[in-house]
Amino acid sequence: MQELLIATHNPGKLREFAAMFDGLGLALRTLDDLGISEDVEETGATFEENARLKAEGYLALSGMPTLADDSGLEVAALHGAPGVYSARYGGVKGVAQLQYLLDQMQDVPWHQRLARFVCVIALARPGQPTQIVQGTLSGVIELAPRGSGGFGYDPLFYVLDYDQTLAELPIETKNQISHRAEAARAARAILEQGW
Ligand code: ITT
Repeated sequence: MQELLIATHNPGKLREFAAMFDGLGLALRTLDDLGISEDVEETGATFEENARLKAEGYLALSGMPTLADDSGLEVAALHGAPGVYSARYGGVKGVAQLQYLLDQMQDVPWHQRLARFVCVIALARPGQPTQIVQGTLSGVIELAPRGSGGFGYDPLFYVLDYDQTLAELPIETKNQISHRAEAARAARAILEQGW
């Protein structure tokens, strides 16, 4: 069975990729499975640069075909922030990060709270050019968090078509409509072609 390293430390992402690559006949490996404790630094200025850095960096460390993604939230009223800094926005994590985002948007009215999630996936394997695909999901930043599903900014991300936040939607629904789902479908098509 072909192995694919999913190079993330984020268990939420790993769960989503495992669901989306179900039935492909791939043995998914994690950094923990391979005992890789080194971190590939995300020093790029764009999601694409970071996804490429991670996929190629962990390929070099593992010797195994590697998928890495870089993703994040872009808020129009904040000129695209937190963007590539989404994981460390405000220097805080978890619930405190949601509050930090709300504080930054305190005076922004509902109709100007447009945002999007972006996900760029890089697939790297020995001797081949790295493949890059991406996906996006549009929404609105809520006035207060709602829901307990998903991870990260999901409780603040309101999806108009469903009249719910991403954290209120069943994970199956999130996995159909998310930025990561759109990018993963494109990655899946590459994997199915025998990449
Ligand atoms: P790895 O680098 O180990 O994959 P990470 O969590 O640091 O894990 P990123 O660098 O891609 O991942 O940062 C993405 C951040 O953007 C993530 O920590 C969340 O805060 C946010 N984010 C990305 N996708 C999201 C989603 O589907 N729902 C909610 N927040 C998301």
